[in-house]
Amino acid sequence: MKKYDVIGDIHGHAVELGSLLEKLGYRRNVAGTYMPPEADRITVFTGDYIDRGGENFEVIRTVRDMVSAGHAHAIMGNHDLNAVLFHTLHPDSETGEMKPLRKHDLYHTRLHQTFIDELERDPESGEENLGWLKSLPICLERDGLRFVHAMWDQAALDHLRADGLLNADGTLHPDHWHELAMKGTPGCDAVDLLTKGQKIDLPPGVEFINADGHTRGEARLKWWADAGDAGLMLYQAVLGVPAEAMPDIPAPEVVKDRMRQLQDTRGTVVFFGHYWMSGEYPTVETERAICLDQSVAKDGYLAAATVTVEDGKVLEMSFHSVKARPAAR
Ligand SMILES: [Mn+2]
Repeated sequence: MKKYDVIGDIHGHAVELGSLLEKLGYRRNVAGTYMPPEADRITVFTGDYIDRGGENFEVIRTVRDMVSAGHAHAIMGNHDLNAVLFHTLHPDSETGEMKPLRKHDLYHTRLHQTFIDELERDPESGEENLGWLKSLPICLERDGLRFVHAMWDQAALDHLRADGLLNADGTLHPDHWHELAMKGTPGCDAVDLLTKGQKIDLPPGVEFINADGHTRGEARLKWWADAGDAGLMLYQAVLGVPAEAMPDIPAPEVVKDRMRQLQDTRGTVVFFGHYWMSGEYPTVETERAICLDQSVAKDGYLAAATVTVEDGKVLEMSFHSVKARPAAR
């Protein structure tokens, strides 16, 4: 029997992370590392350690110390990958000039500003932290459980492995950051699916306004949705769109095929984050998919699932969370 404490998106909220670990029964040792309350217990972090909140380095130190001590696994989120690309230089194909793999445009700079601020104050720790982010695996399988930041897509993982972009331990091969930064390359597309999920175009004329106030003609695929009878599958059952914005029409064949393909790969329970869920506790999306992102960076909660497993079977699961501090926004 083994217990996993799975923790979702933290986004620079170190105080909430400490409170949640305490709530789960973890205590700091003399070196300041959080130790589990029982020997057979381990934490898995599903990624997005940084951005939005102001305590990026402190979060990384907490998580990193636990990983080094053998009390946690940490996987890579899209913000963590973005940071790696933002701060990695590569020669421009035409001019040879060294340029960042992620453009320092207004959008990416704003999204990453709190990390940039900490990096300017403490460049040495910043470089160390970026090195650690680079070393994170993109997925993890343990005791019949699967962990990924956004979407478990076996085809995407197989593709990355076959192309030599993914090492056996799930880490990304350091020679390929350039390809992973280039939209439209198979490697970049595969990593995007795993860390950001999939978006689907809405039918012509259908739009909705998302939580950030932007009008969107595409929506996130709820890859975990129980599609039921695929013949009856409706657009609104499989897309993250407000019901009133979405006509009650069947999804096109291409979406149904994709759902069937993703369902085929869901033999085990998948834990993930990324989707800005609301509410104090995670909800079980389906019996095989549990999202742990309760939006701590949008005045929500930092959440965890404590899972007891034996022989690949989940025996017990409980949810825990702490409220975001108003001041941290
Ligand atoms: Mn994310």
